[in-house]
Amino acid sequence: MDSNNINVEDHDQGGSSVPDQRRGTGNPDGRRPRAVVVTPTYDEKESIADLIAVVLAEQKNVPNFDLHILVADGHSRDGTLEIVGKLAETNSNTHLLDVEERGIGVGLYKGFHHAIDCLGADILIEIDADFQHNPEDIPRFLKEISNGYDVVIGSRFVADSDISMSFFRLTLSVGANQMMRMMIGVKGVTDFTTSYRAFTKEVFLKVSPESVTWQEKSFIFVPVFLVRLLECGAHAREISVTEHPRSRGYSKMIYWRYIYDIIRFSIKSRLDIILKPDGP
Ligand SMILES: Nc1nc2c(ncn2[C@@H]2O[C@H](COP(=O)(O)OP(=O)(O)OP(=O)(O)O)[C@@H](O)[C@H]2O)c(=O)[nH]1
Ligand SMILES: [Mg+2]
Repeated sequence: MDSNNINVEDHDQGGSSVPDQRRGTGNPDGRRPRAVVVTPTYDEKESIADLIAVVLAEQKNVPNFDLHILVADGHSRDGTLEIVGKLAETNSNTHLLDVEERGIGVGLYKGFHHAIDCLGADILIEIDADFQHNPEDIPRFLKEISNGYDVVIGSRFVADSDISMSFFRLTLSVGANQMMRMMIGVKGVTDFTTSYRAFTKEVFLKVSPESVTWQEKSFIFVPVFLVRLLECGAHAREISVTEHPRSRGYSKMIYWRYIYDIIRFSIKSRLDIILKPDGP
């Protein structure tokens, strides 16, 4: 762990050090960059068809990108697989990956690889399937990618964020983020734990698979993966997002396990910094 390698634009600086590189103006072969929205699912039959429709409807607002959606399903038993399979047959921008095992980490990680290896993704967008995140925020993520950022982090804790959360969830999220910021020493990130982000293929491929807890069944993948992206020297910034409580389907979050994993990861990261102060 080398916290000095972490390079996050302070959202209050209003993009004063926007990188020179510009994206979204076409690939060398003339095609528009392909942005694949990867959504992990387990038993999301109530929301998945609507989510796919609303995500793909954003294409009109991002004419410089070729927008696709990939559902990375943990072999749902409620019909999610069948719903997405049917939609994928008739819409060439809708894709399904049956991950065949449980875990949001394995779902997202295999989904990202599939999007790059099989769908030609240049940019990846991570979003929950239950409408807690608003797909209408997608153009703002892609605008910052166009501006040259490698990682764009959706945050519930910056100006203009629109959130409503139960007191328990708010306490859990604020506590987890405070702990990670303090222990890992990352400045400029207010939200490690929400799963709404965009990043480039190039930065994703820099992350070593061994450094990410993608095999663990808990939600710890979400914050750990962001820390690893930032450690690769990614140029990152946060943007405000909308987040509301789940209104369809049921929650898969196991709270005790998540709290335990956040504490364990934060302490381990701190110890790595103390024992290896000059980094790797
Ligand atoms: N592939 C896959 N996706 C999963 C798995 N568990 C959860 N997900 C998806 O991960 C996303 C986040 O899960 P949620 O249950 O909404 O977790 P949460 O948002 O923290 O909890 P709530 O606020 O109660 O909804 C959703 O799109 C889920 O369908 C899994 O085992 N495999
Ligand atoms: Mg949810």
